[in-house]
Amino acid sequence: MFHLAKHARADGPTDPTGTSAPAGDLDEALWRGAAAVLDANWTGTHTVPSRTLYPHQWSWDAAFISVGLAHIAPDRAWRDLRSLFEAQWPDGRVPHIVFDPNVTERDYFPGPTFWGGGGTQPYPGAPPTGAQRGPVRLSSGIVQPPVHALGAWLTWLRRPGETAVAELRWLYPRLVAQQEYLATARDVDGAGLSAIVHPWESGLDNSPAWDQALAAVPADLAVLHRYARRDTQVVSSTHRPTDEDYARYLTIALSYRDRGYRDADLAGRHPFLVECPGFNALRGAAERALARIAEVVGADPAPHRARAATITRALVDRLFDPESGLFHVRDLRTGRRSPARCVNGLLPLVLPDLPQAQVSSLVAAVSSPRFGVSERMPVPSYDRLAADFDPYRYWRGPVWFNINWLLWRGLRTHGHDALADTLRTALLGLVRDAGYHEYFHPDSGAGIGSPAFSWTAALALDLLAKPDDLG
Ligand code: 2M8
Repeated sequence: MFHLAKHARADGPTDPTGTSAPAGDLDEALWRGAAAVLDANWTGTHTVPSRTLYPHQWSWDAAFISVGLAHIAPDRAWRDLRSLFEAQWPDGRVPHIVFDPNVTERDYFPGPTFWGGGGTQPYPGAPPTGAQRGPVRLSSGIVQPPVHALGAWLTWLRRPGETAVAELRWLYPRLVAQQEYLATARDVDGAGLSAIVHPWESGLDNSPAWDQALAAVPADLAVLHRYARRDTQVVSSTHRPTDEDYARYLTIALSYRDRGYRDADLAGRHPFLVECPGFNALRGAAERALARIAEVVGADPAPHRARAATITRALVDRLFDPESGLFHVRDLRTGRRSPARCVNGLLPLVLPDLPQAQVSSLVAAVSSPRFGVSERMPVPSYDRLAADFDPYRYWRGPVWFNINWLLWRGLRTHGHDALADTLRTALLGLVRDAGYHEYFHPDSGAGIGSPAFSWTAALALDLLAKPDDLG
């Protein structure tokens, strides 16, 4: 998880296809500001999440970024997605980071040396470098939530046409392979949900959702002598995971890496195996997007719809807690659901076939004192009433734009338009006052983490455009 890069490249072109705000929109300045962030973070082949903190390409960031680029530079949206999927592994997994060979190892930890175990091949068993076509792009070996089919579908929807169809044709089999990997290798319990093997795979890296499962992983501080943290050199340690948790993160990553990133027999040996409601809800949303994409590229949408329905059922059966009214993560090593009320427990709202009982329950939670939305403030990442709610620490309280954008879509999907509008007002108010930050203080709204953060800018564009067709 970390960062340093100070480098910046000046080769980010501004696409002429449309950096002006939709006609009649009062937020021309906000629109132009968001477009400028995406221009500045464009490297020529992909968009980095942040020039200062995240100098490579991240998986689910690329998907959210495509949603915004679709409005202003669809060619870059397609290029971004291609860049990521060009690094897809033969087993279908899409790595959570694709490393830029022009960025030095010093600029981010854990970088390619850590994930590659010192090797120079993009994945275990890859053919020797010389046999590769094009430059070798090393990657991490874990994944992130599969938001890419949705990103591709929305990009097509905003700018349909021949180019978009050709891009969808290229992407479709790759997106299917990504889903297939998650549905097979990662369905550890055989119950229809994918397990994540590291908290970082959830995208909600330091969420209290993982605390119970992490407590069983030894916090071997010696690992921090072998691998020095960089995050706390550049960001206040009060915003970052504790040393104990960081040691656990590295231990889990090393355990997976040192067994060649194999998924066979995970249950018997891997120290962290959890079903996450956010990750699986997004997998379900991906199947729905794939059904729509299949119709465009001439494939059969039916299997995607069937799989989406299976995922929704499994989510309700396995992860919904009627007492809390939320979805909770399940630790597959113990079979227990975590009691923590975290924002990933609200994300099944994105599923159009979520039963009414769960929809009502989640909508009540979105409006409750625990997560309560107001015109001033979106949903925080964790239960405000929890004793360990922390307004600064990464994913343990602050407001994140991508999660709230998903909730905004979920509320609209289920016809809660007034609440969705309140959430939109709050989100746009945050960036108007604080800029396009990585995350925000859940009381004051102050920007925290990286400024000029790509997914915040990209998703603000989508909120500003407020498309009628959700896709
Ligand atoms: C954060 O995660 C990275 C590790 O992947 C880090 O902390 O260094 C998370 O917020 C994650 O969700 C996000 O994709 C990434 C890049 O924005 O940063």
